[in-house]
Amino acid sequence: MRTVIQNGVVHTLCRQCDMHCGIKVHLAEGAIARITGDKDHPLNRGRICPKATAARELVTHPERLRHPLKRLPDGGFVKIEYEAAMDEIAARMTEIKRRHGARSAGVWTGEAIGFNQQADYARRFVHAFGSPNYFSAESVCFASRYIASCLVQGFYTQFPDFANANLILLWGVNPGVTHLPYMIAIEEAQEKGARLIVIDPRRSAAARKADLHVPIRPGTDGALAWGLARYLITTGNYDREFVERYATGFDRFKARALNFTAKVVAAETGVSPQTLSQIGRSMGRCRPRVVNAPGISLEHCVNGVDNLRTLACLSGLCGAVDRKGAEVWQMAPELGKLTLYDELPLQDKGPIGADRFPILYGMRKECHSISAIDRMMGKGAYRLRALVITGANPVLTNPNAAKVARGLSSLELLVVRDLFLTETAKKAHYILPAASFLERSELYAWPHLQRLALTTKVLDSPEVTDEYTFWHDLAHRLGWGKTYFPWADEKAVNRWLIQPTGISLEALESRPEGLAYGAQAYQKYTRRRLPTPSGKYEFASPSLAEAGHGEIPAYSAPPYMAAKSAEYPLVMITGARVALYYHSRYRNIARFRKALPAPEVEIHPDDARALMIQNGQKVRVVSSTGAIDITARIVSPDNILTGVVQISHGWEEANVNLLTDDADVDPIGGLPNMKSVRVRIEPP
Ligand SMILES: Nc1nc2c(c(=O)[nH]1)N[C@H]1C(S)=C(S)[C@@H](COP(=O)(O)OP(=O)(O)OC[C@H]3O[C@@H](n4cnc5c(=O)[nH]c(N)nc54)[C@H](O)[C@@H]3O)O[C@H]1N2
Ligand SMILES: Nc1nc2c(c(=O)[nH]1)N[C@H]1C(S)=C(S)[C@@H](COP(=O)(O)OP(=O)(O)OC[C@H]3O[C@@H](n4cnc5c(=O)[nH]c(N)nc54)[C@H](O)[C@@H]3O)O[C@H]1N2
Ligand code: SF4
Ligand SMILES: [Mo]
Repeated sequence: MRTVIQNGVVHTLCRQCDMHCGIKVHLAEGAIARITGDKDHPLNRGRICPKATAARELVTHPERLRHPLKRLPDGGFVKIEYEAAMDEIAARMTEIKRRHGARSAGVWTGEAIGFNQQADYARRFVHAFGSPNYFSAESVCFASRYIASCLVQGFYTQFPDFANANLILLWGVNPGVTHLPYMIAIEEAQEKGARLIVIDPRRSAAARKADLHVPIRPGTDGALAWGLARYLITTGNYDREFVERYATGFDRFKARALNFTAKVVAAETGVSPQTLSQIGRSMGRCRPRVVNAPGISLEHCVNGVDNLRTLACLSGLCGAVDRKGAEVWQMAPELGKLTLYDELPLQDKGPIGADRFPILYGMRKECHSISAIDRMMGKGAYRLRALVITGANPVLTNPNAAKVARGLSSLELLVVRDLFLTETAKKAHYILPAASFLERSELYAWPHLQRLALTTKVLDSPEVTDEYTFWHDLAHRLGWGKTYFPWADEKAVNRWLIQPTGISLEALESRPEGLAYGAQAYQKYTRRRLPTPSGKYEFASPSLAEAGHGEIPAYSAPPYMAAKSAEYPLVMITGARVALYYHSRYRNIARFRKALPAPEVEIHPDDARALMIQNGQKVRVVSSTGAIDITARIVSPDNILTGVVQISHGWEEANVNLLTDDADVDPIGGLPNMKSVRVRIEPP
């Protein structure tokens, strides 16, 4: 591992989450001395979260994979040279394709490389191979938010204009922990007098900073959104001009909204009629500068897409659409297109999960990762036999973890690219050491800033391969590299990608904080059609009705509310994020481990008393899917609703996904229920 310069400071971006904060990597005598925030970066203005500082320990970690490994028949691993490993992988893929067809192979990208260019290499590769089977962490994250927003308004706002909002509602979002730049923008708005309302069954860090914390029963946000819609409609305090001129389906939406009286909403959500009117009044007063920001929690419910559609419609009633201080229809830069969905459409090859979730496939062009596990085990139309996973650890992150592990073990070929020997990597036939974000260079755009940037490769580590090189090398061995991966390296591909923008690579290299590629305009829907099927804001979606779903979003109570269970009387939220860990990552950073050494189940003191549980005691948490043993942490009474418990995910020692159920999914988006899981607690 060599640093690009011996001594000095390299400005680049942190890519340990998708925010891409500006950082400065301080190099001393060919090693990373420390990492600090870049004060001149408009996104984070010098602030960074603990994970950014840990990048130094992460990339130089003694446990880091530095050599390709091959699994032996007895289950052990031996070192293998990169070239030999790639030859063998190519030969096995060719053989599987010859015997069973290209679609019996797939690729799977995770959060570590997701969303952008790195994921698009994988999409390009699998299509060029002839298979439609691209999976990602997005089918357990984000897809529902995207689908719901696009169904209603035709676009998804990655970064709403928090800084200029007058009212910000965080629906199960905890941005101080999960998206630092959001919090920076929210604090800016608060300084200007904006009101912050946090809707969360737990008193999160965000809730502590809010003007109003609204504890809500898990999975019932849709009912509150409907109640607020009714409030705005019946008080006449909504944006009539927007609704009349630019929207469709309002009358039918209104008819359903009228059912959600404050009493109905209170019975469902636990939110009092007084609180509902208080929120409604704020919305009416602050519109259109209102941001309704939903987090992952609203997706991890079996009624996720429809709840999120209702929430989007609520923003429509506020006229908070493509406006300053609201959601904005942000334009991405025009980059060269890596994906091959136009040139090589493979929809007729039966993408896995597209039969169950055609909207997910249609809108996201991706397969359903949960369905992939069944296909690995021979269920469904055809078997998935070969898989390349990069930047993901599904054994810890996908629902029904025991089944995920069995599924991966059934594959004829599993290749895993990672920095560490994860639980997922241990199932692989070949493990390839991957480049970290400091060992590659990639393009990134912040549409809300209308800026495009290039990250700097700070370390040169010959023992690891970057994502581009890996797909390039495999494609060339499979015989079609020249056609589909013609660029010699990532620098060449970066140059090709930015060509349509007219910005040169050299210009980007000299401006680590990025360069403007456009200017933000508002209310574009007054000048052109919104990108929905009708061209209008859709309170009702005829296209969704055609696909067999409700034209108007429906509210359905989460199953634990609809039918109480004597066997599983508690409802479990999983995966509330903590600042030091990122899904399954960073448990091997010694100082983080010291600060937060073990997984815990958060429990209300009344529930603990009823179960005779002491703080710090080991308990067993049981669901209909599985059981884990874990330490109980009794939180203060206002920190969590009674009857609700919480366990964060990503721990090998108590994998909460042994309790989540892969059959419990949203009917439109296919996302799993990870936030209102029925459980009981008993002695271990
Ligand atoms: N440090 C850190 N940051 C991360 C991540 C990480 O693992 N660690 N993961 C990243 C990823 S991929 C994602 S998707 C984001 C997620 O980011 P967020 O959406 O902010 O996610 P969480 O922190 O899980 O959840 C926020 C809150 O939702 C509450 N909640 C649970 N169920 C419900 C419900 O039914 N309704 C409501 N209103 N609230 C509910 C929880 O109590 C929790 O306090 O974070 C990203 N950032
Ligand atoms: N129960 C429960 N489960 C959940 C959630 C929840 O709230 N509750 N949240 C879900 C959500 S929102 C998401 S997004 C998923 C995330 O699911 P995953 O993407 O599977 O999660 P990570 O643990 O972040 O896995 C990333 C892996 O990539 C490796 N890695 C790090 N950097 C690099 C790199 O530069 N290149 C490569 N090739 N590998 C790298 C890491 O070591 C790690 O093993 O988890 C989901 N799982
Ligand atoms: S929020 Fe933290 S992990 Fe994410 S980019 Fe910023 S500094 Fe890195
Ligand atoms: Mo996520």
